[in-house]
Amino acid sequence: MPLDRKTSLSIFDRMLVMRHFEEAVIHMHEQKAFAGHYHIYIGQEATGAAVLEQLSKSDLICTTHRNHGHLVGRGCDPGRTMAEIFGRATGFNGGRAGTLHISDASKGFLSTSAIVGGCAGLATGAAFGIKTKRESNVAVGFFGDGSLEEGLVIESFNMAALWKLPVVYVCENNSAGAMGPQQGGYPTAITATSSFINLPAAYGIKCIKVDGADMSAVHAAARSGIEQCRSGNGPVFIEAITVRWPGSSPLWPELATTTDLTAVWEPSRIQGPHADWLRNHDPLLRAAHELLKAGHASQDEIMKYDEQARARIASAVSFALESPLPLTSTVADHIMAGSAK
Ligand SMILES: Cc1ncc(C[n+]2csc(CCOP(=O)(O)OP(=O)(O)O)c2C)c(N)n1
Repeated sequence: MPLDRKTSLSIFDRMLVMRHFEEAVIHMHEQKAFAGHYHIYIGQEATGAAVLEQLSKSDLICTTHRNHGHLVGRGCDPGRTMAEIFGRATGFNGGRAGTLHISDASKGFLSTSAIVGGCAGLATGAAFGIKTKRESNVAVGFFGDGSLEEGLVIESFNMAALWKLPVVYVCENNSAGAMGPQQGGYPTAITATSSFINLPAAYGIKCIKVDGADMSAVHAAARSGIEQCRSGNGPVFIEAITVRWPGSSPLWPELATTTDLTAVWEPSRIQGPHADWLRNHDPLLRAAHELLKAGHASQDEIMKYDEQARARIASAVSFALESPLPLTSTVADHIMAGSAK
């Protein structure tokens, strides 16, 4: 079913915030605003935004090292998210978590686990808690295809299926087209199965495979998955296929060009080393194209949404830069349970 205007604009807006946030993270890392490694959500926005669009306030979320998009797409304050990445005291976790462990409990985030596969187990535990308390919420676990190599994930599938837990596993498979380790490329999953959905399907879990760059296909998959969970028949596994953003490789993200939505109606503007990906796989340009085609937004409206998202991220960066570092006297805070202030 095609998306209505309100829903598609809301998903598009979430995607814009995700994209401009990530572009700002790369830029600020180049400016040495923070140290250390980080992972970028560019290219997966349609998946995260379309899933998040349908969650209620009290639903629970666990995510991975590729977490920034899920956080800002859920509506977590981009300023406090950026401040956490910069290690500032105003960050969601007092500057202790950094990029890999940012979490905003007020928006239902139980955790960001940088342990590959970890959040599938956490989401399953959260779903067990929901079921035990007889609540109608769902738990969503976002993870990459690499998680399917972890025994914990397979054990989680078994428990979730045995106990009909309300958990939606969203596997963001960004390895489509990747060379894979056997051809000297990196990274993609190494499993003996040629089809990831065979794994949860073996436990009787409902599986849906979608084009992860297609916001309406992901929206439909997530809606049916969430409905199944809320009606007590969960769990559900969604495999969303995306083509890895070329700036992800090698390890340090490279922003060859910044997103220019006018390229949707002036394709000759697509230039640079990422041109093929932008032309054929960028979910944001595709979403803008679909909004225009469906008559849900004009070029001017699209640019207005874009400007607003850019302005929000610019003020998020200023907030983070102006925020203080944690005081050395607080060095022992946030270490032991109950010690957080
Ligand atoms: C248990 C564990 N093993 C290895 C790592 C190192 N590691 C960090 S990210 C990553 C690749 C994860 O791939 P995938 O889950 O497909 O996510 P992607 O980064 O491709 O989105 C690995 C192996 C880790 N963090 N945890």
